[in-house]
Amino acid sequence: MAENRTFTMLKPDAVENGNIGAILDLINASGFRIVAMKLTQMTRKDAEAFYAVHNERPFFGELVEYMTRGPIVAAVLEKDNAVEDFRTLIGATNPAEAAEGTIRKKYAASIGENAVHGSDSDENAAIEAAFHFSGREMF
Ligand code: FUP
Repeated sequence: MAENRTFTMLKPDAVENGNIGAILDLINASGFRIVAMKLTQMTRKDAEAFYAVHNERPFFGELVEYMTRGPIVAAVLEKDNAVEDFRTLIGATNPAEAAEGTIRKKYAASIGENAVHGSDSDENAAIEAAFHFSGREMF
């Protein structure tokens, strides 16, 4: 995948709270182009695999429960410096520490339910995009 792309999920709380449109507006207004997108629901197996890096952490069980409890919006976004700029747009993992104007500051309730995911490296962006989309689904 091109290095100017990142992967995001609008997580189950964002979908439940009716925030898909508002978050996509912020993403568009910040200069990202949507190159793939779908409403989908992760299975337990999907979430355990996606978050395997955290499988020894105390919050892993709750994270899997949360990420599988309802639909998510998965998307691939394109922009110069996409990974870093999207991490800036979403804000800190803990919304209490997120900067004003960031997506997590506006729409996340807690560190455990933080509304949105953003890849943390170009390498992980490619792996995460391929987890959810085939090459034919990315434009
Ligand atoms: P981020 O890269 O900002 O999404 O954060 P991490 O990869 O560190 O964490 C992934 C997810 O694990 C978070 F979105 C929520 C969950 N998590 C917790 O529930 N508690 C923590 O202390 C850290 C992460």
